[in-house]
Amino acid sequence: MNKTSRIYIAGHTGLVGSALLRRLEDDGYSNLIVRKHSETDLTRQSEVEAFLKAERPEYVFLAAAKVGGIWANNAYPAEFIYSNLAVQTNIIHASYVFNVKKLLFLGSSCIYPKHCLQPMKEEYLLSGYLEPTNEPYAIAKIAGIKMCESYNRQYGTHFISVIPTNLYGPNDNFDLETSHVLPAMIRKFYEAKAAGRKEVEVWGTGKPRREFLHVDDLSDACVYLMNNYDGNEVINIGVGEDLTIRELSELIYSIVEFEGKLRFDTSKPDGTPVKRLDVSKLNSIGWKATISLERGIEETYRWYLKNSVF
Ligand code: GFB
Repeated sequence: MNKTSRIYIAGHTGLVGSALLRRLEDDGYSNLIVRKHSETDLTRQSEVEAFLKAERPEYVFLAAAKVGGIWANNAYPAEFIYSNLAVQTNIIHASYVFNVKKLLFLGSSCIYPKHCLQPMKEEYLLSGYLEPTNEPYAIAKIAGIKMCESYNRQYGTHFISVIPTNLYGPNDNFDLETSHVLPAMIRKFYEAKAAGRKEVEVWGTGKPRREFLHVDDLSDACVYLMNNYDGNEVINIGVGEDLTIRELSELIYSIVEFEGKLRFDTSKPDGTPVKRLDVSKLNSIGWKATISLERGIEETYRWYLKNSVF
């Protein structure tokens, strides 16, 4: 990409899309193309083709997706598989039709098998059955990866796929039902402290392990890979370290300075026991995460206090 390349960021209002927009603007890319859902419904093929025909982007960051935490994935399986399949299929195919030079598709680490060898190497994809709570979403994401690979093989396109670990940061979803664990924890501890409550509920046993990457690190890695990676294999993006949900809760507990007790609600699902990415491939081509979990959570908490929408 050069600074005047026509770059389309699909999903620019979300956690990942807004971080990509910030990053590309900061890097001086001046020809950024974005569309609100009200302007172009990405689930409608004709609208996507009309938009790409008119705008002719050279590069596409496919960050448009229906995402959510364990509860949302489990509660809305039809929406998760349909909207992700529709949006990614329309954009990937239209990018081929209108000669997009390069496209970056974002998957998620939940595509690896539920009981995958750890840390999870790219070649472990499709080596076992998926975590049931997010299987519809994971199947859609795997279809997107295979679509990119297939278009590269048949048409010689340059569509790369990246597999990020669990993400967090500014502009995240803080809804207590549909969000991921980290923003939910920040809001729960903050609201309990503000209300003088003595207890915060944590879903599950607290034993599952998760890896977290700040979304500004992710956007940095995506811009780096768009400029420096052209392989037909997926590539993991993470930090390579994880912690238990109990340890995460205790870290956020101290950052928010809550003084009550944790109560674990084991009626809620734990999901995948552990999902740590192997990031040696990414590190070997010269990229490494820089934002520590503690600093990242502190920044996100400050962002939440400043922008809390509730
Ligand atoms: O972040 P999370 O919803 O997604 O949950 P997954 C991670 C762990 O945190 C689970 C526990 O074991 C939850 O039970 N947890 C504890 C909580 N308290 C809470 C809470 O208040 N809210 C939430 N949300 N979790 C998702 C996939 O799995 O990971 C998605 O379903 C996607 O498709 C995403 O891949 C990155 O890590 O379990």
